[in-house]
Amino acid sequence: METTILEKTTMLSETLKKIKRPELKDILKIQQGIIRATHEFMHKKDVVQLMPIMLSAITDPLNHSVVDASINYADQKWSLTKSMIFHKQLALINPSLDAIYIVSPNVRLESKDRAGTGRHLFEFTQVDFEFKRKDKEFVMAFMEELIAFVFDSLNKQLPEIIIKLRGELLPVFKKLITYRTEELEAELGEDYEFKKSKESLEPFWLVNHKREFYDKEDMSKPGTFLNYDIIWPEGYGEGLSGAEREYEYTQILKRMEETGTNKEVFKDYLSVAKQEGFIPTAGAGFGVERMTRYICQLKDVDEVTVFSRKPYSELMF
Ligand code: ASN
Repeated sequence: METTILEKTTMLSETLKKIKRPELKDILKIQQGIIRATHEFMHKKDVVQLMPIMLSAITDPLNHSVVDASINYADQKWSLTKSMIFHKQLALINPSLDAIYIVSPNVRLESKDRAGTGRHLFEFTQVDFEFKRKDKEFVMAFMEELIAFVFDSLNKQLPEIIIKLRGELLPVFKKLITYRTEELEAELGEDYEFKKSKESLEPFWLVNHKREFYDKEDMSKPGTFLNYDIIWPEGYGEGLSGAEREYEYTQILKRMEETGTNKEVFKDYLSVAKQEGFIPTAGAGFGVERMTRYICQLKDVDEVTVFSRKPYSELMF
């Protein structure tokens, strides 16, 4: 359907209204504070920064379907990066790298039904990190320390803004409670993640999700997985996901079959697994805009961005 001149004028004025919002600077200062404290924390912990890539021969298959975002270039198909999960595993083949992170733009062309969730953008940034020969417990403790460090830095550096937005300084959480997906589902039913988020006042871990092939199966309890998400409280929902990774060729193949992953797409990745061998790693990634949204207590994650990236947004630019 074609856009009428009147609709176009309304879209433009709504777009300009979003750009001119008086609260925008405070939100951006908080987001900048998150990134700045994260860099400082990673530096302190000797986690090495890689630059992001935007086009990849293979990218995250994700656990839900999105509209394809790919181009042809030099006789090859290149996908816009959905996450750098495989590049984290590949980079850690380098013997001198043990811990890496990336401030990584991700493009996920979400379907229209995700426009109203308040949590989805079709383009966002995640801080993605991965450690060689570390496990779930290590990454969970690392992330808890990172959140405490970032929140404490924001309280120290931007107290007036935090108080203006939240009425008080940020709580500094220590150890977060852990729930298992199957237990919450039994207690709360299908929508357990959102329900638990809504009734909680503190962020919590949710472990054992059934999802992409690269999250490691717990061989002491086959059919369960060594993955972990952070769920922001008060209904803000998922803010981080991560896992120990499958690294053995036969197990990767088995998990690809179980998850219905197209092996042809991943043939070069599989060759590396077979010939070179991946190293055991564990990691995670947190959504920068989602953390900003939680800290600023915003209704929709799209309020964090200058330019609307809500799925099927009608705003311009
Ligand atoms: N960054 C996530 C991870 O490390 C993957 C994702 O974004 N889907 O597990």
